Amino acid sequence: MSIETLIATTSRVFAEQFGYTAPLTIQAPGRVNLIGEHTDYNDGFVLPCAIDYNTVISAAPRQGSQVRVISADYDNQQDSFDLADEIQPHPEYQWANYVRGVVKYLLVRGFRLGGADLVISGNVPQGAGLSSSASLEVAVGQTFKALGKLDISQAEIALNGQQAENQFVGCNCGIMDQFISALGEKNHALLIDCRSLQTRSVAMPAGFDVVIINSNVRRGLVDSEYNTRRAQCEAAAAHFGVKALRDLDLPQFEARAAELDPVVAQRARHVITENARTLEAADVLTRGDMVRMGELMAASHASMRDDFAITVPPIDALVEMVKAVIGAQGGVRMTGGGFGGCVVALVPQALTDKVCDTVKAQYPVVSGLQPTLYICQPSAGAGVLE
Ligand code: GAF
Repeated sequence: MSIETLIATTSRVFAEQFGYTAPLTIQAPGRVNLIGEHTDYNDGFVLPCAIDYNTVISAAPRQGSQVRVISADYDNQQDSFDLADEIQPHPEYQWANYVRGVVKYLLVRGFRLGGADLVISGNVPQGAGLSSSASLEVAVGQTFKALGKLDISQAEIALNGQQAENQFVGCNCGIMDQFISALGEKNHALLIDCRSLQTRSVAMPAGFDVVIINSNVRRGLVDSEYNTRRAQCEAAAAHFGVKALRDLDLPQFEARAAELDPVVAQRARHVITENARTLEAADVLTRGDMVRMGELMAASHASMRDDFAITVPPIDALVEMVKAVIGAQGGVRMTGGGFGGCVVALVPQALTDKVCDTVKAQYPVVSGLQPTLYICQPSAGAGVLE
């Protein structure tokens, strides 16, 4: 489904359900992370790009303080709440909590909001580790910015979305997903320093496709495993007396790693080595050295598998399958939070068809599952559509 189809859907449903035409359409993209996994909440570095899969909102201001929201993707379920009331979680619709949470924290931050009518639809695959929730949070923030002409930066829209996810929805995620959805750049990845929130644009190399393969493994226990990893990283940082694992390099860590619980030490080693790989990857990608980029992606995957223990056998198998086709010319690794989800590959365009055919033929045999393949364009971040 293209963004044009999403726009057509949200405008049509808006007209049908609310009885008038929406004056505004807003989009926010999902993302794929090229390297830098589980580093964001350790104040570290990430290198994601926004992708051409989006959440789209048709929107209009309305008199008073009522917000009415329809999800076109959930049979036009409708939520409504009042800005003057204490905003509480919706008793039934999880999708509505991303809207309510974002609105609540915009109000907490002191922004003056007016009533609104919204219709939402998206094509970011859900539960695949491509940040469908972050794109919804950022799309809602962007919508209220546009409706109320709010003086809010893209970075603050991202931080507000993260706050909604942490405190309203209840997932203790870092800042990467919301940040890249708000600030992505066409044909570029973004090196994000998750402590200072400074960014550096990194041009994507010509002649390569960004291929995402969804393993379609059902992701169980993701939130609890995520929060466990986070706690282990924080325990390691506390043991070393540093604010975050970002503050340690490998020699400093190795000198005292034996003092840690062995599992905690493995988790910390992943983060410390991943930060170094991510910084190098930004330089390597800038130079167009795709052989080294492939090595870094392979090392990242091995570290997620062996030290951070967040991959699963079908994902490891996908990585090996792709590697067997592309060899040293490009890279492949699991992307996102883990325990299923997707693999990302940077594939020379001449080999893209072969990668897709190989995965379609071999993956069902080893996993009993069907893969879904997406060939993505690194895309711009959230904004109002003309
Ligand atoms: C999820 C989280 F939301 C991100 O903040 C990040 O930690 C990622 O997992 C792992 O790199 O997408």
